[in-house]
Amino acid sequence: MEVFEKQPLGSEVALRGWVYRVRTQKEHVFIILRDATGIIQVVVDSSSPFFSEAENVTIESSIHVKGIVKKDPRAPGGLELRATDFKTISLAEPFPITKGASREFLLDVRHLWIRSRRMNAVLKVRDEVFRSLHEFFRKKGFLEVQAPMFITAAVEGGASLFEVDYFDRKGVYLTQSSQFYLEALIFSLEKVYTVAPSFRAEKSRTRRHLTEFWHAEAEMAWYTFKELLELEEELISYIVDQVLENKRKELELLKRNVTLLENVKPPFYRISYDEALEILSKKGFQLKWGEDFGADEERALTLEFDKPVFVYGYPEKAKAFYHKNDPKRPEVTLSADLLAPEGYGEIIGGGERIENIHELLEKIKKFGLEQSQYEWYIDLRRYGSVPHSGFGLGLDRLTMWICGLDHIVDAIPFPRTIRRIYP
Ligand code: NSS
Repeated sequence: MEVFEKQPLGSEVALRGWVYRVRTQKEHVFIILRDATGIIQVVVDSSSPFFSEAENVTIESSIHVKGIVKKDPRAPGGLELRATDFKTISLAEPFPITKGASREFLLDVRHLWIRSRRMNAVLKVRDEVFRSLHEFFRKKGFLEVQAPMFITAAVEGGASLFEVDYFDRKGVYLTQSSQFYLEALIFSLEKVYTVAPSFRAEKSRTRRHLTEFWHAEAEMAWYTFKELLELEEELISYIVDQVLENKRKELELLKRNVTLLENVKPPFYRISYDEALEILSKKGFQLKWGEDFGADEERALTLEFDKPVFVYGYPEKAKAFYHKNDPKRPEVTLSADLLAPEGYGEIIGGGERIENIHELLEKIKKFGLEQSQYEWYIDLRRYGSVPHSGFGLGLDRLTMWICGLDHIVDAIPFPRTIRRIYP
């Protein structure tokens, strides 16, 4: 109720919104009114001509109300509105969401639950994440580009591809990542980024997997691996800083511990895959060298750190074929995941790409992939190839961590998971 809070005491204001709570005492009806900006108490006296209309109003009814701004220490926010006019715009049917509703039920009625103060706060933080990400890339001289969602070849391995019915064609899928298209675009624009959904037919039912997630991806010509990590930590620090600056109230409502976020400043920690493996083995995880980390491993690992940590130098087999092998140690790649602290785990995957055509062809073969599927991607190494790097950031995961949520479905208004595509 920002408009309301700016009004001088004693002035008359008009508000529009929804009934958040209503209770009648002998002489008064107390309505907590909700709009996009917050809540405010409205008081209707029994002497007013619209008393019975106000008395009959139901939760989530939409109303117009005029009134005088008064101080009242008992009201939320310390102010209230003494109604001078009251109009019901639409009387709501009994609202299905009541205290103690189960998590599953709240997901069934997600189209209504997004009105809750908690979801309202998360969505405002999410907006700030998206807004500041665009701002960051613009300031850095990146161009925003768009890639297709219908594609014909896997970026991140065939197991998590969604095949679609594309007229009478076989082998058409929803994209897992816009990376290859961004790689093509750097030869024209050098530094590009995109924000788009990516799709993964993930069988894993974890707290951090969606089948449709929002992916911010960037690709830069000439960038070395070192420059890539510096860009990533700068981006994440910028976003966290903007949220802290502009969305304090929302973080407070979410009971987020902000001291942990205030710590998010470059440089982030950097540990090698081998070091990570060592830490994990001390914690009782029996991983063989070469295996990728899952949610449990990343959770254990990041509980050790008070700010984000890069794990770099993943073994060749643990990462997709396009990653460049480290010339100094060919069994590992110039790749890095950025893990969010407090147990959250991976929010970014990125690395330096293979720029040499022979190296790429060899890797495609080694990974048992069909060369013909990647012809246009290979072409990029035929015509003026350059060293280049890039990354993909999961915006739902980033929002989840910044808000301190315990499940990714609460970081996006209408989540898509293995079991849920409604509403
Ligand atoms: O698979 S990634 O690690 N990497 C890529 O897709 C690269 N092709 C990106 C690039 O370099 N342009 O995914 C990147 C990030 C990952 O760190 C997560 O934060 C997020 O995308 N991600 C997901 N978020 C939510 N749900 C699912 N299923 C998911 N998969 C990845």
